[in-house]
Amino acid sequence: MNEKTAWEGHRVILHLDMDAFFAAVEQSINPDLRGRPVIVGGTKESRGVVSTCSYEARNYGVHSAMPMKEAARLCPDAVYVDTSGGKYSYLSVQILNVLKKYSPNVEPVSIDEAFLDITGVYKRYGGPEKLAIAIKNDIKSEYGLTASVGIAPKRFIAKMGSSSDKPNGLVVITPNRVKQFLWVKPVGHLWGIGPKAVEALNKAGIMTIGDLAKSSEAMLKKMFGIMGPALVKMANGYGDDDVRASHVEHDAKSMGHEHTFFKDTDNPDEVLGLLLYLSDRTSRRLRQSGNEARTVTLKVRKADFKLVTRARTLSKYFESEKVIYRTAKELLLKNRFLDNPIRLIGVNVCNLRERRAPDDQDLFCENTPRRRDDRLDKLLDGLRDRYGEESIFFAGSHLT
Ligand code: TTP
Ligand code: MG
Repeated sequence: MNEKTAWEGHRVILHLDMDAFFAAVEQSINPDLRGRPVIVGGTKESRGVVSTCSYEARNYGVHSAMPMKEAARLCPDAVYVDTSGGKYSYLSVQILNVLKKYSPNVEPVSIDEAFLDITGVYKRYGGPEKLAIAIKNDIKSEYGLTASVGIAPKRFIAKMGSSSDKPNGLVVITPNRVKQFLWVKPVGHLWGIGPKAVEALNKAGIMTIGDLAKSSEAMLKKMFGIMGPALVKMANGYGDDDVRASHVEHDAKSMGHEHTFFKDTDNPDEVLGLLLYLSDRTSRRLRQSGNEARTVTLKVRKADFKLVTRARTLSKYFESEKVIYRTAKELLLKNRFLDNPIRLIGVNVCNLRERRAPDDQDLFCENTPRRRDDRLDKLLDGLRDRYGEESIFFAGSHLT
């Protein structure tokens, strides 16, 4: 079967996962760290665990979630660095922006991974593989980072593909190769099967995903309840192929920013800090576009993926981050969104018009709040134009 017909009647799902993400970011910022074992998570003596480590450190047996003390024993000469959330989240957003250039259907799933539905766009690039190479090259040349990619007709198979040839991998599993790809793998490689399930399956003589595919659904139901038959179906290549894109409006009618939390959270500090950051970015875009807005929309994706939006239209036009933040915060609290963990929040402004001069009476008073805000905004915009978007933040604002 040739490339042209290989995907007919199927969705083409791409999963991208950055390699040794936090450690790779440290290595890209500091050339002295390149080629060396780098362990992220704290000092050698700290009581915490390893967040991640470079592939050089993995050669010594170090891995994520290992106690720092053990890592220090295995690899005493590694470079130890503390985690620094802002940097990683910033790059995470940049990488998502690269992905959005290739497909409008991008679903971030964690700080360093995302799904893309490339069904409608891959032909433009000469095929899914060429599209993936273009993405990988963009990320490498822009940020000095490598990513691993899996492409398959189903989400879970694409994810298995991206992790099956790390680092810097590219694994394309066409629909006619799905069984070949899955069936030779140990049953524990299937999404959702943990060590205890592996033990039970192995006891029943089911060692590979292929064994599971040929097992009776009734028997699996006895072992695992309703999950059992679902596992057999997965082993046969059935699964979800729906990418839940999180859209940000880029047209002139609205603008905004959103971000997915590293871990679902209901921590007010974390959520409000991010909200301030997003308000600030939105305000900056609004000012760059020469517009002012009257409506603020808060978007919240809950842990169960349910998307809720709430909007408020104000009596006066605004462009300052303070108004955006204050309104979004009120919507967040009024609707009790912090009662449950949140997966993603976004801030959007609409009802735009070209920015006008301040009210007449303001012109005569240098120190009205609006004039003061204007001067501060100009100063901040100037700094950002010169030194980049992330050069300055409001205290308390952050990405997680
Ligand atoms: P992962 O994608 O799981 O790991 P990774 O990118 O470091 O390495 P790999 O090449 O195997 O994908 O996680 C992404 C980042 O999330 C990781 O760089 C650090 C952070 N993280 C933690 O802080 N603690 C953890 O236990 C894990 C698994 C990840
Ligand atoms: Mg990763």
